[in-house]
Amino acid sequence: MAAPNNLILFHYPYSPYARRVVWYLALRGIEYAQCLQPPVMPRADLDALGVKYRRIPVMAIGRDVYCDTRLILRKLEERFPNGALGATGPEQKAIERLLEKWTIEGPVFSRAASLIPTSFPTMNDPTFMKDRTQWSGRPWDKAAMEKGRPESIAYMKSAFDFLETTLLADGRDWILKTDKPSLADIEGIWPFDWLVDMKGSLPPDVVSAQQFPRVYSWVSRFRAAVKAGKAAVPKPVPLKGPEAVKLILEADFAEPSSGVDANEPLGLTEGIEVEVYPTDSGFLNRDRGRLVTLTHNEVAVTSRSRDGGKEIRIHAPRTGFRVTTVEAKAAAGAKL
Ligand SMILES: N[C@@H](CCC(=O)N[C@@H](CS)C(=O)NCC(=O)O)C(=O)O
Repeated sequence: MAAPNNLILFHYPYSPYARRVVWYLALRGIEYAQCLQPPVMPRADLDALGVKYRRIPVMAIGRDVYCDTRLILRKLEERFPNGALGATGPEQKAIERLLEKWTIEGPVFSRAASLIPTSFPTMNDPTFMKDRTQWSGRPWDKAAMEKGRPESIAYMKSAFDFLETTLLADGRDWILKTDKPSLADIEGIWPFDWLVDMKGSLPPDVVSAQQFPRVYSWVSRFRAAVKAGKAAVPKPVPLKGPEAVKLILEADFAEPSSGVDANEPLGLTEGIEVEVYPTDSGFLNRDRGRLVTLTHNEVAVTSRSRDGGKEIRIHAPRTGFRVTTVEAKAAAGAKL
């Protein structure tokens, strides 16, 4: 089986981050293949490909592998410019990007995640709890979650209120007053969409369609638009792990590497061995390889498939990721 448009999405359907990409593809009518992943480590398919990054989703475009939805959406916009969903004017672009920063780099997602009811089956599954402790770098402690719940409810109430009384206050359908959902809607809506259906997360007397009718109807409209988008294209092509890995390793690179910016603040040079890893979660799983791109937007390193040692490139956004030389790490280790 082939991957439509050379796109293979590695994800699991209940990941709120993965939905950002699934929605984008549905709204654009872009066909793709998917390789479903287990919700906890290990992930043998990504390991076979030579990817150590442990977060979901990951998207391969040909032999380039993109980590983090911020970069994945940006690359899809660039690769499929006809009908792109991104804003055009500077002020509108600012709203779109600030929504991305607010929900991902800011506290919205972590506050929303802390409202997952502790009675949920996953929260009582020792394998899941151990996995997420490794992912977040701190214990997933149910007692601490219960203690923090009132503060997170208050935070989320103020987040709903912000949307209700500013961007959606004039009764518009979509954040940028477009005639259909744009990237700004995707950047803003995903943690809200996630919570409104999560029974037990938000007390209805504090946050519900009654208090925040505009936010709730925005979520319903958005869901209807995604549903219509999904119905208009064939379902994603399902791939088993080995098939996905084979297709990726046989594909061409999707883009040339960009090299290292002149006056790059880290002083790193193209071709040196580095480690790349996120700084907010999943930071113990680090990709190591030759540095091929380092710009203010992006970092990319080479890696090799576990069998056959075929080269792939792993890309990540620049912000929220750290790039360190392997020598620096070895020197630090030697001092201990
Ligand atoms: N900033 C990342 C965050 C991705 C993320 O944290 N994803 C969650 C799933 S919703 C995750 O990886 N959880 C741990 C796991 O599945 O291994 C992005 O935008 O893709």
